Amino acid sequence: MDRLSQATLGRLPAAVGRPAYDRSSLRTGIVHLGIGAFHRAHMAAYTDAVLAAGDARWGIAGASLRSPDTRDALAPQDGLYALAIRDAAAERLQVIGAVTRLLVAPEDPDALLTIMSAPDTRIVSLTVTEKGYCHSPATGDLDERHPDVLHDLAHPDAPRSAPGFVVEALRRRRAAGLPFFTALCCDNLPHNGATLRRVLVRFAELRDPALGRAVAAELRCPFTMVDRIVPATAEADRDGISAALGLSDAWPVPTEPFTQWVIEDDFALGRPAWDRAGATFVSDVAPFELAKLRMLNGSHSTLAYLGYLAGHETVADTLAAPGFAALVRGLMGAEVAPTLPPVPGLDPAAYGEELVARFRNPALRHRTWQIAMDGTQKLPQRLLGTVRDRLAAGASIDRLALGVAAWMCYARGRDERGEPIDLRDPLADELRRRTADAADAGALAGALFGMTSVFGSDLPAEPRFTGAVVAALSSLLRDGAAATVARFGEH
Ligand code: CS2
Repeated sequence: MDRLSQATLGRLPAAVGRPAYDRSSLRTGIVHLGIGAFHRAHMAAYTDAVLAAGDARWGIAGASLRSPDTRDALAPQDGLYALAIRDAAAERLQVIGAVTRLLVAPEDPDALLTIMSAPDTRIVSLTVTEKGYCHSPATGDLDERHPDVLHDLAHPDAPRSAPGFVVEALRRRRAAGLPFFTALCCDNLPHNGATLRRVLVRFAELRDPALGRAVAAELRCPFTMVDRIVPATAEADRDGISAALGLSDAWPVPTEPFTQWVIEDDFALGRPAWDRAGATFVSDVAPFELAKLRMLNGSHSTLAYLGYLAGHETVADTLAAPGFAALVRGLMGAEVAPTLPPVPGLDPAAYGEELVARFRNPALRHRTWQIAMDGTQKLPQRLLGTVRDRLAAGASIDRLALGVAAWMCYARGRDERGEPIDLRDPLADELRRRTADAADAGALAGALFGMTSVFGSDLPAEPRFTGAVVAALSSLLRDGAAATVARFGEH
């Protein structure tokens, strides 16, 4: 089978969407750090629609900060790849043309810095996952002892971390008399624009106080709320989608029909009219972001840990098992929704039902293991902020505590049958160390509450929280996840 590429584009079946614009005339207005599946199904798809509407300023140079695999798959395809937009009823294929250059940062850090410092580059966007910001999730501060931060301060011309690249590019622009680009965070961090900004300002200060002052004064980091469920591509997806295209695509991206992007309209050097493709520009993203992180991602993580422990491979499988849908409805309706400020146009009950329907999408096969990754970086904004608000209101936290307890069980690195779990977390070594000798629920919880970068120092000192977590954990250790959830479902 021939490869998908610019030359073969015309051979796609008529039903497959494709870039209806001259890709050779695109300029590179956006440099994206972290060109993984999420970016390709989300921001790149919105940008593709802007390019199709005739604004050629916003081609995307996509960089991987670690592995060459995306470049290796997409460069022979001229950056083209297919989105497979699926649900139970149908699959729609669309080839995206917005990515025009692919870079692998570790191979040539200077090439990436050069393009980030080019006059045409107006936006540097990021999807580097929570851990990519080298910060403490509990406080949002740059982790100044992070190995990549130490490396990048010592070798500023050859950085490894996202903050290291962005700050060096800003320094070069300033030295060349060019204005700063806008730094656009598209990760699920709390107050994501402010968090990015805080990390960058501190990193810049550590490099040079004057640069720190300039970044603090001039850099724009709009807040965004990003939403689209994008499971990792499986081998079967590659084969099935290539067959449907009639051309081989080495890295297509399966996703759901739903997509949402709410963006603070605060760009230094202009921005694409992403609203033409359905994005919403607002002056205050915070309430949207809070609702999404707590409702969607909080439920996702809870389902992922409990579902994995109960032996379910995907989120849809998990929701089909007894008690899980009731648990997640109760979590959102009774414990999360009351903590949310009003969001224009959003009814929490309807939003919760819509999320349950999205989680049930049988065509996605979103693995619980995938969502379970990096729990230490996700728990604070997904569950623990909600816990704090509930405790302040004197309200119950039983389901939230069950989610935290499930993470603790998972973090031991053994499933309920004693089989090892492939635990992926930047703090995996610490998790193993802390959980190794914990003989019972109290000891296990106590060992993990000691992680202040996750729990802060307030929650471990709050008996209503620790008591609820230990109670849930005892049930999980004694009866297992399936029985514990079935019992919760009866409430
Ligand atoms: C998921 C998210 O992997 C995870 O942690 O919760 O990637 C989730 O699918 C997206 O945030 C949905 O917008």
